[in-house]
Amino acid sequence: MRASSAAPFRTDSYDETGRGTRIRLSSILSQQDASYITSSVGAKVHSAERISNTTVMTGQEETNPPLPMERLEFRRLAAEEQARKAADFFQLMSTRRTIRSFSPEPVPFELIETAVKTAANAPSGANQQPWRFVVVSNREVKRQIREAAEIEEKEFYERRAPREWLAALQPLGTDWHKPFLEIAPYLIIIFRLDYGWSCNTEEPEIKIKHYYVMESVGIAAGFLLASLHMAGLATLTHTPSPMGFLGKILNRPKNEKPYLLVPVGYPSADATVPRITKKPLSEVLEVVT
Ligand code: IYR
Repeated sequence: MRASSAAPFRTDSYDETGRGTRIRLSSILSQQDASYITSSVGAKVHSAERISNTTVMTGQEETNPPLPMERLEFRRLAAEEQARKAADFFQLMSTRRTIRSFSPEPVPFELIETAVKTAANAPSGANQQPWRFVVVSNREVKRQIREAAEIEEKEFYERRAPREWLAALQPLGTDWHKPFLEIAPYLIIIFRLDYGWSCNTEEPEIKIKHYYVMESVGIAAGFLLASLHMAGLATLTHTPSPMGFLGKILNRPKNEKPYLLVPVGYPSADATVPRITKKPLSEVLEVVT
């Protein structure tokens, strides 16, 4: 089922069988996001909003029953194994580099899917999982994203960016040209959801405010990057500024705001990276005993 007949590409929700799933109301509500209207319903106070002909109740005053508790599955590692695994992970992650020059060589979709699954396992405020990952391989959509990003970036580099910001970027040698947005086989666009909708099938749907969204999505992004690196893929953490065009091109509903754009692929044969160093541990670690 298509999320919008206006979309020139498929925007199905995704399930693990790869089939599209039912469209959530949030997709249909799309660009209209009326502000909360307060109303009283019985003893409980709800907020309600009317969008098209659907009344949406907000659930801020709802009480939620406690979850059933289950035994933690925890395997205690031997001390040597702890140290070895931590060191191995450090070794692996210390070789991750942001690259800006990709090969068009295709990447197995399974690796992308596993990375998103890993990211979606990140902890989040009240387990609200306030994220959406949109994976783009469609050439035309990538072209549109590049075009829109370059318009914003040209403006940024030529007018909007304060002098100090440009000075901070100068050593990296970045500019407004973003060919990687078309060349990388996949673009993963992470959206943050400042609010969502209850999954109840009974109407009306309940608007749910999310907590610690920035922190939660940042952690998920870290999981995603770690998984992709572990899978032998290269990534770029790209934040064209502003990023509003991503929601429009990808036809995302109003509650999804672009957070990070991650091109994924193999580095081009001639890829170079700036020789950077990380701060020594003594500068980033304080120990209070
Ligand atoms: N978004 C611009 C500028 C930029 C900003 C930061 I902070 C970087 O670490 C790198 C680039 C761009 O992508 O070129």
